[in-house]
Amino acid sequence: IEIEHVELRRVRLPLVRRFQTSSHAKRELEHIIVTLTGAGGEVGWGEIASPSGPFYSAETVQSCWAVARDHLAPIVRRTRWEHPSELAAAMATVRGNHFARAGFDMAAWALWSRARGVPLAKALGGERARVEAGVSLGIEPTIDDLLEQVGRRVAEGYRRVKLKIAPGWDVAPVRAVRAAFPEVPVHVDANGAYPVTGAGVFQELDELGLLMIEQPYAPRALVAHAELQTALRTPICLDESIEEVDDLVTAVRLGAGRILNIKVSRMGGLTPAIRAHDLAREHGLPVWCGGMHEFGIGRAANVALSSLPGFSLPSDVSGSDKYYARDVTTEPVVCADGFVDVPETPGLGWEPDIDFLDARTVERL
Ligand code: OSB
Ligand code: MG
Repeated sequence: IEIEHVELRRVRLPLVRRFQTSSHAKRELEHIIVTLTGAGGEVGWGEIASPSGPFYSAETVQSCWAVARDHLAPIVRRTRWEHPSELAAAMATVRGNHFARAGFDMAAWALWSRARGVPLAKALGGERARVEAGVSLGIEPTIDDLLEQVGRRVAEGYRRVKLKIAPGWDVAPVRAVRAAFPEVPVHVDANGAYPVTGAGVFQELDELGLLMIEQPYAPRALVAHAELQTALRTPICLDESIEEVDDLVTAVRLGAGRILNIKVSRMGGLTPAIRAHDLAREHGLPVWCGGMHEFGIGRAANVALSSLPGFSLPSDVSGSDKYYARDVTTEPVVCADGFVDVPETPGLGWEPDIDFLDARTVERL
C-alpha cells in the first residue's frame, strides 16, 4: 500500500460534563483526526487523542500537530507497506510521541482492514462479539455529586465504575460509594498523584474491596509500585508507567503491578497495543482498554482492541453520550446493558460524519 494523501484536522468537541483528574480538568477537547488515502483510493481514519496540555504524558495537541506534520506524515508518504505493522515499524524511528504515532497507526489499520473487507476487530485478532464497558468518573465538587453520577451510570448498566482520586479526595468518597453501592465493582485511579512516601492512604483503600488501584505513583516509579504491591492485597494496575512494551517487561520482572491498562494512544497505536496484550497474556496479567475521551473514531479502535481474548476486565469504552451531545461518527457508540457490540462491517465499523467534522474543524492541513 502506498499512501498518497495525508490530511490532518484539529477538531473541537465540548464534553457534556466537566472532567477532573488529579492532574487537570477539561470541558472541551481538541483532537487531531488523521485521514490517510491510498493510491488505490482506500481511506482510513485515525485519531490523535492527546489532552491539550502535557499533564497526562509529555505530549500536547501542539506537539502532536508539529510531529505529525513534520515527521510522521513524511514517513507515511514515503513508506510502502503490506501490513500496518510495517508502517508502525517505520514510524518507530520517531522516539516517544506515542499519541501522534497512534493516530497514524490506527488509520493504517482502519484502511487495511476495510480494503481487505474484514472488521477491524478481526484484523487485530479479536474474538468477542461484544465488549464489557466500564465508566470513568472524575473528581466531583462534593461526595453527593459523585454518588449521583455513580447511581446514574450504574442504572445505565455500566459493569464497573472507576473513580478518580487525588490527595484530599480519596478514602472518604470511595468509602461513600462502596457503602451506597456495595454490589458495584469499583476501582480507583490516582494518575500518579501520590508521593512514594504516601503508602498510608493505599493501606486504607486496601480495606475497601476495590478491583484495583490504578497508577498510584509517578510513571517512572516502578520500584515504588513493586514495593507497594507487596504490601497490598488489592492489585495495582499500571497506566502511565507503561509507554513501551519494554516498560511492561520491566514491570513484570519487578512485580510492579498485577493488572495492565492498555491505551492505544499511550502505547503508540494498535500495533504496540497488541504486543503489550500478547506479552501480558503470556505472563498471566489481566488487561483492559483505557480511554482518553476519544471521539467515535478512536473509540471504535478501542472497541476493536477490547475484543482480543486477554481483555478480561471491563474497558473504559463508554457510550458516546457519556462524553458528547453529538459524536463525530454518523452513528454513536452505544453501550446497552453494560456492553458495546463489536461491529461486523469491514474497517472501523463506524463512519465519520464528514459534515459534522467539517463544522467542528478549527484547522486543517
Ligand atoms: O487515566 O485513564 C486515565 C482521561 C484523561 C486522562 C487520563 C485518563 C482518563 C480517563 C478517561 O480515565 C477514560 C475514558 O475515556 O472514558
Ligand atoms: Mg488511568
